[in-house]
Amino acid sequence: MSKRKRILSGIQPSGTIHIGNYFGAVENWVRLMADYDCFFTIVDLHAITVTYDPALLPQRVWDAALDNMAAGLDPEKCTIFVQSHVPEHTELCWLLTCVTPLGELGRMTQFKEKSERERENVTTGLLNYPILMAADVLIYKADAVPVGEDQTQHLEFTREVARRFNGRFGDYFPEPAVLIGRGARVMGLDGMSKMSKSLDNFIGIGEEPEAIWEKLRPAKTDEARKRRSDPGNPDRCNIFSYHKLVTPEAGLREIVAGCTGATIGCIDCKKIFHRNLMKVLDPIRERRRSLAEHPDRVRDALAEGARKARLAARETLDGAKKLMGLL
Ligand code: AQP
Repeated sequence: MSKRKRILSGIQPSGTIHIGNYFGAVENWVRLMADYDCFFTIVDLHAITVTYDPALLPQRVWDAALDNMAAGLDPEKCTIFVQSHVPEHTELCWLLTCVTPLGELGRMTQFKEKSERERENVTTGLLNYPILMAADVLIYKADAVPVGEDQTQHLEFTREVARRFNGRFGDYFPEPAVLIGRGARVMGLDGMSKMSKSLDNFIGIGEEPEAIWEKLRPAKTDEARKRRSDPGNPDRCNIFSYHKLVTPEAGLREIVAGCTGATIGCIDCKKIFHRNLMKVLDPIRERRRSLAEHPDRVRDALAEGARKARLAARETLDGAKKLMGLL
């Protein structure tokens, strides 16, 4: 039997998982579990590269584990673990730091955006974030990494790090492919920037239906459509881009006809989206409730995940050290 290809992906414990994370990455992870040897990690060491509250971090890691498992990550079918429980990531990160030229790091879009927001606290950790991410991926010799579009630059950087290492010390790390999810770049409720935990423009997958409706009601639509009787343009409407994630083909055709023909108003369109979104989120919220009542299941999954991840990580790290001439 041929060996299954391996994937690695991660999510930050920086708040609830939002529908951008879900349709951009997590939904894809759940699908890929059937065909790949999957490693999924909650990247707490990435979360501390910006200002954060240490008192809140443990709960956030816990919430991320619950959210991901509720969304469908099954510890029987994948390895799910907390990044800091596998210290080999940071050790490989140091080795890779020593093959990475300084200049490339400052040019990363995420570094530029986050350092702009973090003005008072631009840490070396934030600058080195992509090297740690390269270590997260390369330590499992992952063949592919399923992410949203915002991470493609970091993935190209990871491939570059692998090339540099291989060029200097011998062919060792595969260059991982990028697997982009269905919602490659889900925009925030403001319609201006990508949906993001830190921008507070999101719909959380665990939020109650009423709370989601309260966020959707004022959300940005086609600005040119001032009155209900004005014909709208779905291609200019952020809510229509959300519909594409949850509404079946026939429903989409009805919305296009109703919007352009001004028979469906923006509020009606949002109500239909809300209804269809709840069909996806209701079972997730239900599973989350049930998992929260059995915390031992989540604790056991994370402990077993870290154990399995360490075995694989140790092997790669030992090989890399040997190639680098470390005794
Ligand atoms: N808006 C998005 N559309 C599609 N995919 C997205 N992802 C994130 N936002 C979107 C994908 O979700 C996965 C996990 O992301 P993350 O939590 O590691 O970090 P992030 O990309 O920085 O997400 P946020 O919400 O923007 O976090 P903050 O605000 O804390 O920095 C990744 O695969 C990502 O591509």
